[in-house]
Amino acid sequence: MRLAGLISNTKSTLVHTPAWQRLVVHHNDMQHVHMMDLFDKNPDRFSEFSLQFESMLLDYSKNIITHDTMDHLFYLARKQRVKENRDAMFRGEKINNTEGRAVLHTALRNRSGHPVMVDGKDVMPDVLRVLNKMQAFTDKVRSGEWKGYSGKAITDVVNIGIGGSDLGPNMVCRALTPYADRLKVHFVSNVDGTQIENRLMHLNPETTLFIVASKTFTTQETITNANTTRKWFLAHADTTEKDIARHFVAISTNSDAVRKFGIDVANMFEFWDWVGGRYSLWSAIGLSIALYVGMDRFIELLEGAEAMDKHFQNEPFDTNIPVILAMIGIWYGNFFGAESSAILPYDHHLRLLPAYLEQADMESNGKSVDRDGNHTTYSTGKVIWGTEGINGQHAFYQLLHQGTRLIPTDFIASIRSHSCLEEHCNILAANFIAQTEALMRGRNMKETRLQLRNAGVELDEIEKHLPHMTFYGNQPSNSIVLEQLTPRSLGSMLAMYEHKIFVQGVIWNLNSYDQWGVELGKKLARNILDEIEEGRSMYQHDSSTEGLLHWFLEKREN
Ligand code: G6Q
Repeated sequence: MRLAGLISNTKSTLVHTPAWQRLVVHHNDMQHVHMMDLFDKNPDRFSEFSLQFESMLLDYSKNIITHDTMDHLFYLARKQRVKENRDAMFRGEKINNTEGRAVLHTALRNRSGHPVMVDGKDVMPDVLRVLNKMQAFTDKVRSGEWKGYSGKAITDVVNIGIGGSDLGPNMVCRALTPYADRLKVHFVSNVDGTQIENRLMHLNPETTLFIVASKTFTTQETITNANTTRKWFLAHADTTEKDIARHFVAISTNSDAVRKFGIDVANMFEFWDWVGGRYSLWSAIGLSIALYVGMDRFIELLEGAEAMDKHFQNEPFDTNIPVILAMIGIWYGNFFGAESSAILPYDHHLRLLPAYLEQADMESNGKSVDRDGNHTTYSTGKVIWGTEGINGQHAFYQLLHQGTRLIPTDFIASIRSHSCLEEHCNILAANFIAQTEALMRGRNMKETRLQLRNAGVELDEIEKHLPHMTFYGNQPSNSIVLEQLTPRSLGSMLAMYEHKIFVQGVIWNLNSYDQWGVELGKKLARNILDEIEEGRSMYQHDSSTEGLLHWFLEKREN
């Protein structure tokens, strides 16, 4: 069946398809297999289950898989028409069926500029026009040619945005800090006034540029922060309304709202409804990145992503990194019952990657209704979480090593660190590699007993300690190793995750590009805000919500 641009193959009957059932049977054979036995049987396992993409290595050999597993998974991918759906996305078909939109973040990094049509119009001239505008603007600001109201050059940039208009550029800026040369870039997202107050306190209005980043330009948090900032700016004795033009720019799809806010549309960087918020860092939403590291680096980021786009489009499934990662994720989520998956970057510059991927993955595939409006009868998006290594080792890895749940992990590391402290780099690398080994290998009773005996522990003590010091292991991991974290390798890795999420959405027959689930809370918050402002309850609530509201109002009065 063909549905608004995406080829649907299921009506929530996915679990009854022969492809799915093959995996059910195969899982019966695999569920008690220990990875250590797979390695013992096959000395070539690392080379057979690893791939190189440019300078990036993916080692997926530490998974509970065999070649048969992968064949069954690829069969499912073929049956769910991953290829056909992928091509529909790249062609600009309206695969976001609930909003009637194309999904074309890939067009933003289409560096060859080949036409990409939406509603009979090639979108590429607009994409290139905005990139040129970004180039001209960033050059001016970075060179000091763009002056603030008092004639001084800009030293600080503040991106005011939330969700997709914050997480992506913030994460990339942190990741590319070693490439930053001139400007300081800050991010304000939360409506909690503490964040904006603390930020403004340290800024000089004469030398600060504010980017109001909002696709819709109606997001309450962003507009509230932007209004507060505007007031702060105008409260300085020597500023006037006309100075706003030198200190506020907007990134949006909504020029009317930008104009209403008081920002000259000449200072607006445009993007389009076919760019989803969480996929928008490649668009003008990346302006803060371009200001921070320069437009050339921003283009390298796009080029890295484009290289992964081509890999995803052209490689057969068995050498296609996003497809492999997606299908391994399906294997654990749908057949082993894994509830979550951890992202563990062993690179301080990637410390915001887990938060970014939480949104990218969970907002895309956290759905229980499929594209056709049927309730799914299978699990969909996993809980994505994590933190930077090594810190996590001293915090939650205990549960990975000895807890009761299967938690597949992605370890991400870079070989050549941007730090020149060699001793630190070596310790970090050793821990990354050792953790993947320990999670898989575990330690059986025999080894534990021997170790305790060698340490001189008394026999009866040994038996007491044995169960606590034994690890079953068999916790799967992927290792994604970059030669170095560069704009290009980062771009490729992020596009890899985007396509992984896409493939999983296709397998589950989801629309990965809407997010209706976040609407309800926003609507209810508007009602409750009315009540808080009025100081009384005005709408029907349950007793808990009513109780909380009254408690808040009473305590506030006190
Ligand atoms: C992303 C989501 C969401 C969005 C924010 C900000 O895919 O839609 O995170 O990016 O709510 O929206 P605006 O950019 O419209 O302010």
